[in-house]
Formats: sequence, C-alpha cells, structure tokens
Amino acid sequence: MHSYTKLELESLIEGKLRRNFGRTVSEATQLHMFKACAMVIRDIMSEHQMETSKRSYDTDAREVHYLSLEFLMGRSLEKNAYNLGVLDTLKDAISDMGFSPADLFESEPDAGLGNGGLGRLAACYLDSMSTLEIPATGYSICYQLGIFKQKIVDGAQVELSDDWLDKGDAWLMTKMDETELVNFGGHVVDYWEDGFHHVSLEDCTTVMAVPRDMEIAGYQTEHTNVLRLWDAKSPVPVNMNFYSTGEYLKAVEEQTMAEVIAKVLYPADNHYEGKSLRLKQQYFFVSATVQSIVHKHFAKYGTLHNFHEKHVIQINDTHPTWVIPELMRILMDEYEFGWDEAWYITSHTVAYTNHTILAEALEHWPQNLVESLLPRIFQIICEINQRYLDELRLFFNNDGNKLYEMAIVWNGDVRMANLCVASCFAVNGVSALHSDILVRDVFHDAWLRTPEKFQNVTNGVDHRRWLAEVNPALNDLIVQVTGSDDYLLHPAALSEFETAKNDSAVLTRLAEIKQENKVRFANHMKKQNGILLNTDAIFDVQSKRLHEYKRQLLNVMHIVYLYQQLQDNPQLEMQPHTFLFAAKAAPGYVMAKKIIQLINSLSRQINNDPICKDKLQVFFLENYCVSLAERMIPAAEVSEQISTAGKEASGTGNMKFMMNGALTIGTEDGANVEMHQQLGDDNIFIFGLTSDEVADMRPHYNSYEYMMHNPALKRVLDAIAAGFSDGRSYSDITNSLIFGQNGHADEYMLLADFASYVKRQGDVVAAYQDKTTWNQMALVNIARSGIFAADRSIRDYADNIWHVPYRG
Ligand code: 26W
Repeated sequence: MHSYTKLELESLIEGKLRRNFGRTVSEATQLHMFKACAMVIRDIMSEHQMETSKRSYDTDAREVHYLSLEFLMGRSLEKNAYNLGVLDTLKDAISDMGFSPADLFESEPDAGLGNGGLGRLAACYLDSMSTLEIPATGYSICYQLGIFKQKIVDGAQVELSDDWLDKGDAWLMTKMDETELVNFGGHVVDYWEDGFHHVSLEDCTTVMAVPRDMEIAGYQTEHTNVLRLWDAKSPVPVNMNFYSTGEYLKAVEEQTMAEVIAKVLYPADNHYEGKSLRLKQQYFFVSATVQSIVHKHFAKYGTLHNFHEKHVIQINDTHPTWVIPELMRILMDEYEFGWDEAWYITSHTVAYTNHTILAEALEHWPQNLVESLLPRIFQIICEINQRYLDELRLFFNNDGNKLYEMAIVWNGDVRMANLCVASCFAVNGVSALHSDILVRDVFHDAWLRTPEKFQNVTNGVDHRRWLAEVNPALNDLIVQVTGSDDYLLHPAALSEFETAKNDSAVLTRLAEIKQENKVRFANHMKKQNGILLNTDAIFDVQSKRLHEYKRQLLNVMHIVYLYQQLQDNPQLEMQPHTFLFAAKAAPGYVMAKKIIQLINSLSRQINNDPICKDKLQVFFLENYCVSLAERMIPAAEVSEQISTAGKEASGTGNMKFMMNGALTIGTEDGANVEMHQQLGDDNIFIFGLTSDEVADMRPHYNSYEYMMHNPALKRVLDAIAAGFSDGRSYSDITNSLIFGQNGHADEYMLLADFASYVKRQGDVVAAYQDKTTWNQMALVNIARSGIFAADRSIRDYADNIWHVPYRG
C-alpha cells in the first residue's frame, strides 16, 4: 500500500479546493473542505479500483454480484481513510489546514439507503468482500431520498425527507457510457422463423438506468470493489413538436416514470405492500444490473455459455427475485438460447438469502400488476411455474396440498419466495435457529425435494467499523493485551484478549474506557438534544426498528414496574438505571407509532418525578441511524435483545453491542442463540420462552390468564392504560395485549415472558454491582465476539455458496 505524508495530503486537498471550488484553504468552508477531502480519498480508491478490475479481468476471475434494494452505508470519509491506512495522516492534515477533523467527519450526511438490519448487513458485507479481496460488486438504486429523518414532536414521530445527495454525491462517479435501458409495459410480439422463437416488446415505456458508482476500499489492501447505484433518467426530452404524432404522450409517460423510480426508499421494514412503484424500482435495478453483467461478460468472452461459471448473483431477500426471469429473458430473447440451457445457466447462477419469516413480510405480487407492467417477465414466470408444478406432481404423487403450498403463481398472486426456492442453487437463513426454522417450517416441503440447496450463514458485522473505529480506546487495549492488531484481519484472534480475564489492570482500564464512552456520549446528547444523561447509572439500550415482535413494549412494562416500586417506597435504594430507546417506526405502522408516544410519555413522567432523581431515567433518542449507533453502542452496558423467540431472523445490533462489551439480556432468538453458545450461561442473561415453547403454546395461549395470575403485571398494565401526567391514555395498547383483535390477543406473548424478564433484569442489576465480575463478563463478551465478524460470514459464503477464493 502506498502511504501518504501529511504534506502530500494537504497539497492534494488544496489542489481540489482550488480547481473544483476556486478557493484557497483560508477561503474554504467546511463543506468545501469535506468535499475536497472526499475527492482526494476517492481518487486514491479509483486508482486501486481500476487495478482491481484489470486484475480480475486478466485472471478471468469468478465474480460475486450482491443485489440488494438497500445498502445502509452511513458515513464514508473516516471509514475509507481508515481502510486506506491514512486516517491519522488525514486528521493531521485537516487540523493543519485549520479545521477540526471531528467536526468535518460529523458534517458528512449518512448515506441512509436502507431501513435497518438487511441494509446495514449489505454494507458490512461490502467492506468484508473488499477486505478479503473477492471480486464483487454491489447493486442498488441511487435513491434521491434515503430513510426519513425522525423528529419527535410533542412525543410523536414526525418524518422529514432525507436529501442526502447534495453532499453525499462526493462519493459517486457517474458513468453515462455504461447506461442501460429498462422497458416497462407494452405487449409481447412473437413469431417463429427458421425454428427460432423471436420475442419482442412493443409500445413499451423505456427508462434509462445510469450508474453512479461508489468505491468500496478494503482494509489494508488495494483491492477495491464498487457499489453500483442506478439512477433513473428519461430517455427523451419532451418535445412539443411530437404532439401530433402521438409520441408526445409517450415521452411524458417516460419522463414521469423515470422521475419517480429513483425518488425515494420505501420506509417499511418487514412489511410488504403491493405498490406498483416498488415493483418498478425492483425491476428497474434488477434489469439494469443483469444487462450490465451480461454485456460485460459477452464483450469479454464472446459467449454466454460459461456465464454461470464466471458469475454468482446473491439476492438479499426476495426483493431482487426478478433477476431469475430477467436472466432467462435475456438469454432466450436476446441471445437465442433455448429454454433448457437458459434455465441451467440461471439456476446455477442465482442464490437467495432469506431474512425474515414474518408472514406479513413475504412478497406476493398481484398477477395483474406483474402482467401489465412486465408482460414478458410474467410469461416466463408462468412457464417456470408450469414446469415446477410438473416436477412437484411427480415428486409428491399429486399431493394437492403440497402443490398449493409450493406453487409460484397461485390464486392471482406471484409468490416470490417460492420462485426463489424453485430456481436458486442455494437458499440460506441468517442464523442457525432461523435456518433451522426455514427447513422445519417455512420451506419444509421444498427441503424434502432438494435438501442440498439449504444452508445457514450466520450474519456478521464489520468489526473494523463497529469495534476498532467507533471504540479506538478499546482497540488500543486489545492491541496492548494481544500484542498485535492481528484481530483486525483475523477476528478469531480476538479470543486472545481473554488471557487478560484475571488481570486487574486490564479490567480497570476496560471499565474506564466504558466510562469515557458514556461521558462522551452524554456530552454529545447534551449538546445535540439538550438531554442530561446520568453517567453514574447503567446505560441500558434498546436500539432497532420499532416493531411489535421486537417487544420494546416489554422493556417499557419492566420500567413501569420499577417506577411503581419507587412510588411504593420513595426511599428505595436502587441501582441508578438509565433506559435508552432509539427506533424508527414505519410511517404507516400505527401501533409502532403509539408505542413511541408511550415511551415519550413515560420518559416525561419519570424524568420529571423527584422520586426518580439519580435513580431512574428514560429517554427516547430521536433519529436512530448508523452515525448515532456508532456513538451510542460503545457507551452501552446492557443490550436489550428481547424479541419473541422465533421471530428475529438473526439481529446484528446484538453482535455490535457484544463486541463493545455490553452484556445482553435476551431471548433464545436469532443469533442470540449462538451468542449464548459462545458465552455459556454465565456471560449472558437469557430469559423467556424458547421458539419451540412459543410454537407449542400458541394455539391455546391466553394472555388474560397471565395477567390475572400476576398482580404486579396487572398493575403495570393498568398504569399504562391510564397513561401518565400528559393525559394521554394508552388503553388501545393494553387492550391489544389483553383482548386483541378477533381473539388474537398479545400475538408476541409479552405477558407470557414478563415474569421471567423482570427476574432476569434483577439478575443484571445484581451482577452490575459486583464490578470485577461484571468487567470480566464484558471482557469475555468482547473476546468471544470474533465469530460475529462479517469476515467470517463472507468466508462462509465464499466457501459454501459462491465457491470463490479469498485472501488468507
Ligand atoms: C417488502 C418489505 C420488507 C422490507 C424489508 C420486508 C422485509 C424486509 C427485511 C427483510 C427486513 C429485515 O431487515 N430483516 C432483518 O434482516 C437482518 C439481516 O439479516 C436480520 O438480522 C434481522 O433479524 C431481520 O429482521
């Protein structure tokens, strides 16, 4: 790796300021300075990227294509400089030029092109794929507006638009010459000639897909991959002269179609809505992507017969499933392949990762919508369906139930997960438990037929970002104890940190670092939000999307329980406890928004009640996003991972907290199960029903009984129903727990888990009061978090699904 001196960086930055903004250093604003720094870093990465691309071209390397409707990248300047090994030098250069590096980094907007777990996972994986020197490209949409910014106004969530591109485009490189054309609507015209079936679309609407590439630097390598974000543009200027010919209306149609496609990220997480614009987004980015892969491949090899040998397409949930019929279409209609070979190539190229088993998140598009928007694609899907049903009839002896469950097109719906399972060569879940549930339950019948397709790849997080970069003091301590920074490239080496488990100096330093992080976070909160956190209290954090299955409400119920104890006995000696929530709710998710209001009502009540002073605090931190998580997670001491067992596919926040020495209180769900395995019973606080118990209990579950048999629980629910001093009542929330709608009370079984949760919270506090033990537990959590590094996940994908080599 070429290294840069401070003076070299300064002169490069100065050059950018002069040539791009016509400013000297002393005339430059912070914005100029940010952009100039980004350009300098981008130049370094582009050089690396061109080399990388040439190398994989020259070696005919097999390539990975990671398709995702979401990449929650967050900020890039500090991260890229870190990976390139120039962070310290860059900071010196920035300071030297009269700016504060911290303020400059802070001025960068998050690239919020994702909702939550699925999008952040994709971003972590990009980092690992570059670091492991795997030739890989990410593909998505260049949304003009990312995930909304959340404001809390009078206790309620208000959404503001997130116009990130005016600064964020510093990282993007537009490649007009690699534009692809994507067609919508129209009708299929076909005829046979010389034994070949010619198919084309007529009267369709065309949208231009223009690549805006973002370079992805790896850590300590010049290997640099690309995240290709497709922007939508209209192919024709609207020209009034065409009015009479009828072309005018078509031009307007194309213009409007193009304008809206890349406008905004859909903010619903784990909830499917059959909106036609969403379908247009999906097909738009998928079609552009497949065309761009195919065109490059054909230009290089002059044939597509070896396509599946040179490419693997990984789809991040079902959202990009259209790659399957789209690749079929291109092979057959544009390159004259017959069905069988097109199918062989396609079904040996695409692999599918499932990220949720919530029924309401499963995508099923109305047949009519697919047919009118994508007529040729619909034909191909019907043909895949017919052939699949024929095979299923044979395999299952005409068992109608199996056909009904597994059909791809059924009853007016196109079922995307079934299309994936039928067509992909690999299907994986994202934690051991989740993958197990997939084969035992959701995809059981498909598993019977093709068990070899089904795999597990437990999620992982970018530990360079989520440990070393966000918690530099902890990084220093690990380096000091283990004698090297080996763990950065070999996360398994984190285990050597455990040798210091009985070293009191290390334990003391670990506690100091946590305290420093708490103070740093508290200062930031005070400055940004005017919130006063008690840094002598336990910082107990639940940060993730707001969803009923994640059970923020169970956390609230426990807080109300503690508050009632204080009300009974204001003199009660208790461990000072600060509860922090951070969560965005999907704008249309009424119950989730009510729960946010409830948290804010409770927060106002408790924070203003003198009996809680120095004992109990509750805060809802607005606008949870990558950059807030980066400040908050290093300061957390307790991590709340309390979903109903069986519902959280994996979770990845859980891993980030663990790496930063927070202790987990959680259910046996998602990756918590594997954390528990690593940590044993002594280093994690597990409670509640297991997923099997949840499933067994479900048919005869009666939440009302739980309430009636537990007076403390009843009292908590009564208090929530009555509301707090702001006069808002929350009886609709408690009613849904006790009575529910159409007999479906407390779907996520909060009342069943309440008692064991409260008890476990007591254990957490007791453990916290024994400082040495607590610090040892924190150290063990950090030391055993290595398997939750994204590098490990990516090696798993590379070994078991992609079959590509990587850096040792
Ligand atoms: C169609 C609407 C929609 C949008 C997003 C449905 C489903 C999704 C995502 C699949 C939801 C999601 O982010 N799932 C999360 O994926 C993470 C990464 O694997 C897991 O860690 C989380 O447990 C899972 O909830």
